[in-house]
Order: sequence, then structure tokens, then C-alpha cells
Amino acid sequence: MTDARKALADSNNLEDLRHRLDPLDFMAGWNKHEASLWKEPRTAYKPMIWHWEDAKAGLDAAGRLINAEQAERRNLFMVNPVEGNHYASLRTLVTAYQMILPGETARTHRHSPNALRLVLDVADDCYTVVDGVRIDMKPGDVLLTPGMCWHGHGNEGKRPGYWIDFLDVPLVQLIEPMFLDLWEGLQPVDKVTRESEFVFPIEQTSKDLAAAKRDEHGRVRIELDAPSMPTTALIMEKLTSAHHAPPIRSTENQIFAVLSGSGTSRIGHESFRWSRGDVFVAPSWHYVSHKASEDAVLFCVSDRPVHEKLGFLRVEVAATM
Ligand code: GTQ
Ligand code: FE2
Repeated sequence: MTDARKALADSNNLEDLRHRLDPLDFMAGWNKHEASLWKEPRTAYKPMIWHWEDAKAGLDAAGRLINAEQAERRNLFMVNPVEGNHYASLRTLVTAYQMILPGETARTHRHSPNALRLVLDVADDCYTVVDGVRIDMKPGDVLLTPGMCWHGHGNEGKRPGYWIDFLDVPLVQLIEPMFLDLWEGLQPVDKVTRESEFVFPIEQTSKDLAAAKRDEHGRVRIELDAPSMPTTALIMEKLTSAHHAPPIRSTENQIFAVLSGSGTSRIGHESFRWSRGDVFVAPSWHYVSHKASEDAVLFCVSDRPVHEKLGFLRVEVAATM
């Protein structure tokens, strides 16, 4: 036995034992500095809102100051102001506003994180190319770029195009399977279509929302069926000023983007007033409820499938009086 090991074995008291375990990078469970388990989720991530008008002003300035080639993507990430965080919007997800100027291309690349976009303001001829398929954007569309699908963006129109990106990058950073490949320029287009598994066109979403029945909580919502997106659930919810559902909390991390209308949402103990284009986030286990002041549609991106797959999903509805 080495001397150090002998000393360890012969420890006379807990204090000695701890000092001899230290250099071996053992931590005695009875000496833990902080609890490793707790009664219920207590995320440090904060309920937050970001306003579209601010993002637009920032992106328009960036449009004067940096081109798409220099920027790779001209985007503004929505960073949750948690100590040590410089990127994520929530523990598992990140969201960003992105803008592309007329005549620009944002070169093709692919990465293991899954990404999707909600189109905000575009005119004709603003598009994404996913695996060689050019999809022209319309406001309200949801475009998918599943993990490792090649994707780039272009704008052959006359006006800047703006959209909101959602990615599971923080989850990938956490579990580490990060891969990225770059293409030279924009991938050639084999096909131009809006009928693709990569797009949920606004026309269809509107029809489906109009036909949707209220669920058990009185919510009018549809889930976009995206089997190629393993980590996110995509939900469109229609809110009317006459109805509101009870507060619901879930282990999910949820990002909400306002597709249309205005209202107020309560996330935990905070209230946020929102209107078109704004983005707000509900970290795990915060009660969420929405109140529309005029008819509104919210788009929700949640990490629910991750919780479901791993057996962690819990949902609770607040008792109503
Ligand atoms: O458009 O490919 O906001 O890869 C962040 C990472 C957008 C994109 C973002 C990305 C993209
Ligand atoms: Fe990307």
C-alpha cells in the first residue's frame, strides 16, 4: 500500500479522512457543500420577455454595420440573465431574432442541434434552403431544420426579412454531442416548394386553429406534428379575451412567441405584457397563464419530448376557486 493510501486507511477522525480524500478528488457525501437533491424543481432561469421593437431596432442597426458574410447569421440571442450564462434563453433552449437584407445569403451549414424558425416579417423571395429544397417564407410559417440537415437562407426580394430562431443548442452543449459542418456559400437548389415536411405554412395553421376544439382546460391549441424534431414540441394556441385557462405548471421549459394579437401572461409571480413579435419564456415548474386583450395566437416551443422520453414529465393544474 502507498503511504498515502495507508494514511487514508488509518484515518482517525472524519476531519483527517476528509483531508486525505480531497487530493484523490473524492467528496464524502456526508460533507456535501450543497444539497444534490431537492423537493421540486428550483431552476435559476428567470421568466423573461424580449420585445420585438427593440430587436428590430438592433437588427436594423446591425444591418448597417455588418453584412451576412461577416456575421454568419445576423441574429440577436435572447439571453437569460442568470449568473454565468451568456447564451441560453432557458436551460435547454435558445431563441434569437434574425434578419437578412435584400440581396444577401446566409451560407449553408449543418449542425447536430435541431433548429426551427417562426417567420415574422418578410416580403416575397425570402427563403431557406433545407437539404436542397428552397422554401419561400411567409409571415406565420414555421420552418424546420432538423439536426444535421444542411440549411442556409437567402433574400432575393426588396425588403429585409425577419424571423425568430429556436434551437436546442443548450441541451446539446449539456450532453455534448455537438457537430458542425460548413458549406461554401449557399447549397444549390434542387426544388422550390411550400409543400414539404420542413414547413408548416401559415395557411394550414390558421385553418387548423379555426377548426380546433377546446381541450380539457378550455385551451384552443394545435400541435404541429414534427417527427423530425426529437427534442421540441411545437404548439400554436389561439387566445380570445373571453376565455382563459387556469395556471398550469410543468417540468417543461417553454418559449412563447407572439404571432398575433396582444395580452398579458403570468409566469410564476411575474406578469408580462406582450404584443406581436415579442418572445417570453417560462422556465421549468413556473405556473403559466395567458390573458388576451384582443384575439391572439401564441407559438410555443417546449422541450416536452425530452421530459416525456426520459420519464420526467410532470404537469399540474392550479386549483381554481
Ligand atoms: O440560421 O442557421 O439564430 O445556426 C443560431 C444558429 C440561427 C441558422 C441562429 C444558427 C442559425
Ligand atoms: Fe444553423
